[in-house]
Amino acid sequence: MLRKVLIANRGEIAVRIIAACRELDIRTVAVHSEADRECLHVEMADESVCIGGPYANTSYLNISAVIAAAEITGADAVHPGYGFLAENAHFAEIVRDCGLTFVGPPPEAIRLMGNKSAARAAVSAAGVPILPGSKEPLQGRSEALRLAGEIGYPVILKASAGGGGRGMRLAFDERELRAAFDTARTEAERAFGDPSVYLEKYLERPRHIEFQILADTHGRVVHLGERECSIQRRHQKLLEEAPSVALSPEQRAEMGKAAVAAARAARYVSAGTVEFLLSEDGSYHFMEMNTRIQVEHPVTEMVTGVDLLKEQLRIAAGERMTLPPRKAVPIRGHAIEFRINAEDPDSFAPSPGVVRRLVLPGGPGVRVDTHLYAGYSIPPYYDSLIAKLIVHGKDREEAIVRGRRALDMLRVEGIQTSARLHRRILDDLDFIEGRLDTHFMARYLREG
Ligand code: MV4
Repeated sequence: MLRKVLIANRGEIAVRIIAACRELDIRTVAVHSEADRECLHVEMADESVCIGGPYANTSYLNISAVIAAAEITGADAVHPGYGFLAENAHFAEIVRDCGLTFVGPPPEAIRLMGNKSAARAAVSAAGVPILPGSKEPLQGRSEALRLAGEIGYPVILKASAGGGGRGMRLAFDERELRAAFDTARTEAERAFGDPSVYLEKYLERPRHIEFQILADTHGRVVHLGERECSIQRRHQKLLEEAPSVALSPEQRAEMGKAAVAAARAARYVSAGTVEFLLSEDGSYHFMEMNTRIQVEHPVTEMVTGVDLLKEQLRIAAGERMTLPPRKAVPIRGHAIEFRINAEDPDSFAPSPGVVRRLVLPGGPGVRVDTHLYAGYSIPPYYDSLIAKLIVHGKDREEAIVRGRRALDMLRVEGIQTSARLHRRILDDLDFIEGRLDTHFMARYLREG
């Protein structure tokens, strides 16, 4: 097993990784910026190292500083969490070349899935359905126009090096596509240093459904069901649930098989997520694969009883995953995660500051993943996620009722949070009826 893991991250996910390491008797090293001396992950880890200044590019994104901290403390592995260096193939390669274990997929899998156009081609070759569109990055505008003419409008241009909603351009007709093509390439070059774009048929109101997978070094790949992530605002997820009300057991099995095939196509190892767009007619298409542990992993843990972080650590150590062999992972009940952000509920602007008072809900079916404590000063330099409130019930109705009472019991004073917005969503008729798609929040905020 691993002896000592350095956590190249901060906040709630660093605390979550420390919890998993503790249960596996693995020592932990926290790294932190000058702004994070008082952050809970520093206190909870066995050791800590300050690796740079408040801005992430001088600390959490500084590869040399992270590697130096691992060498100084004698760590034998590095867990990147999510964000920061988690999907940086170059970093994973350096970790490996320094003789350390990267708690995540091989750099080759990160690189393949990081190129969204190459990922599309690779999973398609493995028989996974993809949307009609380009099989390679577009050579020029005339190719884009010809392809769009064949598959029909609307179409969407996406940056090959993009992902997660960054670098996308929509076109509803030929004139729009002419304009969008040049803009998309310029933006892609500026944002990612790579102007390549590819084209897909655009779906107007799909659901965002993603499958959790686990793959070990012994060749076993399994899926752990899906998460419904359609409730987002500007490509930031607000609330996620498992399972999705839109899937029958048969469709879950079929899409799960496709997710496993996608992972196998990338020779994937570790925990990962395969994203699909699900249309109203029940058809599904691969969108992208995330090669990290995700923010919303707890909903899958709640409905499967599997500790994904512990499995990820075991897999990184070369052990077999502990799930019973040759059996689909059963899904029990329903779970919903509310992302609690330190932000203004009207403008969504970050709301950093001191947490004057904190009361966390508990009781049956309630879990809180957080690094908050009363008196903590939330620094302005990082993501505004401060807590994840996760509820579990025997069915969706019970999970919703539990979500309402847990949100009502939550007290975070001194700063503004997104808790109220969640409480309102739980009273929304479309939400209660499970009528969800990727435009739910836009509609909800417009209609009040
Ligand atoms: C799409 C799409 C519809 N059709 N692609 C957004 C995040 C990134 N992973 C890709 N995304 C989408 N790609 C096709 N061909 C819809 C989304 C999408 C979305 C779009 C607009 C507003 C919110 C959205 C939320 C999830 C996905």
